[in-house]
Amino acid sequence: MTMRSTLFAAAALSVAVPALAQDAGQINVICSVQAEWCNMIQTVFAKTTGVKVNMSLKGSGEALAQLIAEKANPKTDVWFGGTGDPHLQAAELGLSLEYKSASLPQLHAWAQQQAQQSGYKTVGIYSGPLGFGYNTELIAKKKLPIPKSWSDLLNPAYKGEIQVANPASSGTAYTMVATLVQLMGEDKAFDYMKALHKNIGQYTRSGTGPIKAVARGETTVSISFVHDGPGEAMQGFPVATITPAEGTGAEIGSMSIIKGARNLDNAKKFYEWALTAQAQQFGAASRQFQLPSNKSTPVDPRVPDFKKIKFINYDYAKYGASTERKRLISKWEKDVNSLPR
Ligand code: S7P
Repeated sequence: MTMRSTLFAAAALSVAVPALAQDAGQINVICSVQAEWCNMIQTVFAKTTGVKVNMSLKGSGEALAQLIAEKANPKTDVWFGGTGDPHLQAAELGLSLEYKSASLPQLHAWAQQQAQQSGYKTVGIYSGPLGFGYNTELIAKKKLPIPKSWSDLLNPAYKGEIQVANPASSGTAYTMVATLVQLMGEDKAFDYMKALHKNIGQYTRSGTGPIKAVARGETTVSISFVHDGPGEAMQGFPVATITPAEGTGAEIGSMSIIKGARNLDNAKKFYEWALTAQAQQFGAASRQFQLPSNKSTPVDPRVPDFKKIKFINYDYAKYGASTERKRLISKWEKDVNSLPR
């Protein structure tokens, strides 16, 4: 799909807001999904409401760092997307504003639970499972097995072949750390990550970097959200995804209004719009295949089938808590990332 046809499709979907209002002010949004989705909502929301959207693209970990840095003088109105744990941390740190949308009952239980757990300072807008991506051509050429489980990733044959992001900068990678701790227990999970470290070719800054590297043949395997695989395959790259046999975690991609937002009325307008089934179709329209939180949003067939995946019972409250998140990340830096490879 070209950018022009994508925007045409997007405009056709935008029925939930009044048409072409003029000069209705502006809004500053940090957007933590991939660029095409951010661009689409920026264009459609501005066209249909007249509100200018100043959009800045940042991964979840970086977005949280920016919000902490600007706490005394917030420049952001809404944080759209990104893994849920740092949104919960932002809520706990008093960076986001309590806001209870009347649309909450239209959302899946997991999205409503995210709102309740944060004291209504954030809300779930999508969900997606953590798993592995692999380059189908490279894996065959190098005669490597397809990894089917967390334990498979420790096979010495994968030395230097795996990429994952650094949990200090990436919400995706933190989801991996928290998932492994819940799946194996903390001591075993850290032993596992120390062993995995030997097979890691590179820790990237952003969580989507590894699947893009897989797609482009720069690495063979990635630890990634599996909903980011089909978009790469649709661009013609030889990418497939799989979820680990032992079980895995899922993110609750979230959205928060920032405390002290300078454009609060527009922030609420954007927030309400982003929870509608119409606006949530822009994810799949921009080749991003998370499960949307509004129960009425049509689900694209490329969205991972949650019923076929073995999930752990991820404790979002515990692993989104500031002290736990900081503790696990610094333990990973000290015990894992400092080791030679
Ligand atoms: O498809 C985009 C996605 O995978 O990226 C988001 C997030 O920004 C990843 O951030 P990190 O760089 O901090 O890992 C996910 O929420 C989303 O599903």
